Amino acid sequence: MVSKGFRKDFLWGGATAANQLEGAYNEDGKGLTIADISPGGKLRLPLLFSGDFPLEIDREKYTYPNHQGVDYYHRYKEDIALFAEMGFKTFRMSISWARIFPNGNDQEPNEAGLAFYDAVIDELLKYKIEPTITISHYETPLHLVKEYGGWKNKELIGFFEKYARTILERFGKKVTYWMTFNEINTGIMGSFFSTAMRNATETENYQALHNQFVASSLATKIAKEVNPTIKMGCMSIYATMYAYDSNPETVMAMEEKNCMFNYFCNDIQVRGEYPSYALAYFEKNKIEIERTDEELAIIKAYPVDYLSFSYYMSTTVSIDPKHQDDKIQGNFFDGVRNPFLTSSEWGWEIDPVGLRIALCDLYGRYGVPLYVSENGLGAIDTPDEQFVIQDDYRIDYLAKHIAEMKKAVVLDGVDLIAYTPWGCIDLVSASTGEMSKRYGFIYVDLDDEGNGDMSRYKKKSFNWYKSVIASNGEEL
Ligand code: BGP
Repeated sequence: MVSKGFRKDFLWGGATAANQLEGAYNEDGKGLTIADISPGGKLRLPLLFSGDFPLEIDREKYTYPNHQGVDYYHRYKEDIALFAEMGFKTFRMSISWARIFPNGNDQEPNEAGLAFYDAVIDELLKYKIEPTITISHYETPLHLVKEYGGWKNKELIGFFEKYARTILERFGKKVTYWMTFNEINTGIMGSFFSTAMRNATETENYQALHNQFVASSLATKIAKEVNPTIKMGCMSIYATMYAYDSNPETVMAMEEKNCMFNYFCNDIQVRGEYPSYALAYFEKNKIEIERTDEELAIIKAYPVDYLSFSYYMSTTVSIDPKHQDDKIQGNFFDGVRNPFLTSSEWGWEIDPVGLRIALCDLYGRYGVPLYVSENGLGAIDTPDEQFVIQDDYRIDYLAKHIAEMKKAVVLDGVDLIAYTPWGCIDLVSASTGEMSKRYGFIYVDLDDEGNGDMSRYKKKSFNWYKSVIASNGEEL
């Protein structure tokens, strides 16, 4: 039956990641992660993709904004009280693997790290905010890169399994919603954040992803043993894809990209099997990865319960050479300019209808509950002397996306369970390490140079989102 609006138990909230939020990068026994050696600034992503950066902290050359994040580690009580004031039903957070196992593969977990997340989770539950936990959000322990070469090494499966078991056993009785790897499909392009490898070959990228699929299914297996009511989800970027024109060759080129980028990881994690187009792609491109029968059986036996995805923008594919000079940069991918869309200050094309298309497409393909785990506008906010921030542009972006989500639910019958806009409190940008690329309802007084006392201020969007939640998405 098609519903009249969002479900009564719809999980409104916000999303974050430990490495972009917490700071305290070397406190209470935490080890270094890949985020801790990722330089700040607009060159971050090109640098990380070039592989030309040290696996050490080099303060002479670079800045490291993730080291202090926005100091959530010490201010989480104040921040959670603000989330509660907005009426959050859920809060998507990640656990930093290196707070629990500083090297990623230590014999014993670090009790101080576990105690921190116990306190955070209890604080959320105090306000009846259901945590959603990402087990790995761009924060593989650095030791596993230096000693094991990152995710192409199958030993990481066992290390991850132990880490997942530790946190699921500790928190699995009080936390229902979990996700395994953040934006797992960025591994296809060899994102350092995702697979923790430098200068990897395409074969290594797919090997690393395979190892993560196995690790993800093992985490699902453990979750079910710990508490059968746990809901385990996968998480990938979804970029609605358009063919620039109706030339069948353009549509075919778009479809090929669509399969490998938007479907490949979801097909495996939701359906439990490698899709035939991927096997054909491997064969055509001489990609040979090591996949044992036992691993394939684990993937088959433990698919996820729901599918979550980040949605910031769509992308457009053209095979016409004259369009190739007019490229749009996006969230880990590029495309040609879509003449029907405008862009954010960081060049990401804004496309609310694309979100409805995404929801219909994914629900039609998989038929499992969907969770929009990231969405939002990275923008420059300019506070006045009283720190009043009139962020109508953000309200406009979010309202239009929520309106399209609602159409997907009401008009198209999609089973949507949650919406957690990205960076509900300002935090360090993943792609640039900037503070100036802000997404939050809550402003944090900190700039790109590290100036500011990190006080928190409610933006105009704070009260707007509060009334969206109170009206269950009716008042936009
Ligand atoms: C996603 C990541 C997040 C986040 C977000 C916004 O790709 O999962 O970690 O940061 O994008 O991107 P950015 O911070 O680069 O603007």
